Amino acid sequence: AENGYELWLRYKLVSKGEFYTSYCLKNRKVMFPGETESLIAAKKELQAGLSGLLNIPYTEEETLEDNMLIVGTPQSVPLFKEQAFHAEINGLSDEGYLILNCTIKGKKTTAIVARTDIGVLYGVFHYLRLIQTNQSLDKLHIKENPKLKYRVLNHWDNLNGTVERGYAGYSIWNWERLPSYKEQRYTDYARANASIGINGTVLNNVNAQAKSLRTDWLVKASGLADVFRPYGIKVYLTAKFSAPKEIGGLNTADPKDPQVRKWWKDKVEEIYSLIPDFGGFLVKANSEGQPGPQDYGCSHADGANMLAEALKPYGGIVFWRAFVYQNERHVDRVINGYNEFKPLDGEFAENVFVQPKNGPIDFQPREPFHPLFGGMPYTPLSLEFQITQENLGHAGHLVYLGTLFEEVLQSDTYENGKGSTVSKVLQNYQKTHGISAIAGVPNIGTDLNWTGHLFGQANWYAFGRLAWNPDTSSGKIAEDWARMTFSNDKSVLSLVLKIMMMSRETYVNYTMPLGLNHIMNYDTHNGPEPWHDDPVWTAFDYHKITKDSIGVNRTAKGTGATRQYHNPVGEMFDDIKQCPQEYLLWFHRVPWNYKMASGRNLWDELVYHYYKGVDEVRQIQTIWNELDGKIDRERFEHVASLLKYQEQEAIWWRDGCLLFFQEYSRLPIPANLEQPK
Ligand code: GCW
Repeated sequence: AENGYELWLRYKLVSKGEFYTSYCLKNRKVMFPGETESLIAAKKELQAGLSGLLNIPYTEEETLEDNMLIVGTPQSVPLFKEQAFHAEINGLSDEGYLILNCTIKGKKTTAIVARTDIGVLYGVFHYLRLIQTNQSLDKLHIKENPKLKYRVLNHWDNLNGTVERGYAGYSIWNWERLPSYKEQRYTDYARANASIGINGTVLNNVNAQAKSLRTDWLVKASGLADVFRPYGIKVYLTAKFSAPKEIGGLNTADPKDPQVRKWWKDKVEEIYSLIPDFGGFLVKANSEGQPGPQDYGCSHADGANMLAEALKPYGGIVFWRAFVYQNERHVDRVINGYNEFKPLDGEFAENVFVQPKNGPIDFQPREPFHPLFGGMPYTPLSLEFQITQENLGHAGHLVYLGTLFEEVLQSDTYENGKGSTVSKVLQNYQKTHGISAIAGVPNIGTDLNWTGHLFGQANWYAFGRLAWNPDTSSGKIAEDWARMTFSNDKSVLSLVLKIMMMSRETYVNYTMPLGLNHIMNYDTHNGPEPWHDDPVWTAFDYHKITKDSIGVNRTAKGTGATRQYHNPVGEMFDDIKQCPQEYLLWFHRVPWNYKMASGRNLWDELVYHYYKGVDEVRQIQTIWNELDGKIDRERFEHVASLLKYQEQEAIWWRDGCLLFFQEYSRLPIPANLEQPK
């Protein structure tokens, strides 16, 4: 059944199957020696992939012959050592690979080569992707190294099986039956992640429970680590700062206390005895009620460095989140993270990442990039994206996030002059430290299709591809995903891609246009609630509406958020004339009658965007309906019915917001929303 369980690894006969079978893959034999766990995993994948995609039997042969596919490392295939490309192999990183058409001992072959077994697995996935996406297999000379070292999912899975901000069912970790019972789903999860290069997973929620570090739970986690290991995926856990008190029998968690430091060292030693390749800890401290070093008069760096010291002998890493804000009336949430962390630049141990979210508030449909990217040149920074659509319609709305991710990654911080993009900062472009990372909060759950909405799969996929290479274009990623998920048929592709590429702007239009933000429902975070008046929630009002104006003054004369950016970015945001329209109400407080670039006044412009958003959802429905009969019924109906739901929700957002705003603006909905002449 076409229920989406296979994700992008469907391995259905490619539409141009004949093309491949006739020109180079017919009778192709495979040489693939080696018995390690990872090589066996790679071989299984190649076998499933080739036989499914091409509908030909998979045959292995030990002796070299013409037209062969040869797969391995110089250890598993000693033949590779004598080849001209051997030097190139040595130039690969631990996870890199080559895919080449080459002549070996007079035989024409294709080689998938890496220095490590994991590199081979990644190479196999790439080779299969070439076939899945109908690329030419002629003149192959592909060399790939990941641009970021740690590419990690951050599950917000609770130990009771629920998922915080998860909209696709329950946690896929069946803790009760672990470690003995290993569901097939764990292997499929590992395959999917390996296929896009994800090499780490934090199993549990940052709103942590100390008991995840208790021996019984560690044993369970080791069961998952065993499944993931062949796929190059390391297991990480969140560490609750108060664990020494909660589960360690100490009366403090003070990082200055030698007993506390010893407790963490012993705990880490125990973890590595159970999970020898354990990745490390992710920590949310002194944020939204979580305990942390500030409880003891210590800094974030003091806390992170204590854990880093314990992990260091084993090569473990600390991800220390920078998502912190004070629930106080006088502090603008937007400036808080920068203010707390910027002064600590250079104080963190070398195996610590500081991990801000992509923007300075909280995973809104659009935010300017977080000013800490560009603000901590001496600290390894990991960026946290949210793949689960907490503020983007949950699993009910079709929103391709590749474009959001790309917009953030390609934002220029001007930290070190033009071209200092967030992507370059993540890649350690100034070489001020030795590591690089990116994190994504996944949208994965027990739903049959993993992500609830079929198109949610594209967001998981896009995160992985961008983690491997943050400079990949979101359009290219969408195309690969659509080809693998639906078809290589141009008429299908162009429709699917059109929808994907417009979907995020559509969502922004019907929910939070012109830089508005954080006006969603207080409890669910779905649907409009700009009228919410909880004093903490609106501490630094997210829209500050009055009968005269709307928006928050975050300029140098306001809360000063614009001053956290390097010039010319800071100046641009600060000047209402230069500030990009999509961030207008984020940085500025603007009168209703303010003249916009379009010639409309602010009120009419706002109305225009809300109406446009609803119209665009209807356009998406029309485009989707053109796919009727071109793709399978099940997936067609699934998306079609969700689009109907999305249309209703878009209307709810539009009317809810505009009716509320109108009580203040007292202005009419203009009869003609078109561009004024
Ligand atoms: O926005 C908030 C979410 C919380 C989340 C928090 C965080 C894990 O609503 O559910 O908690 O962000 O990122 O820590």
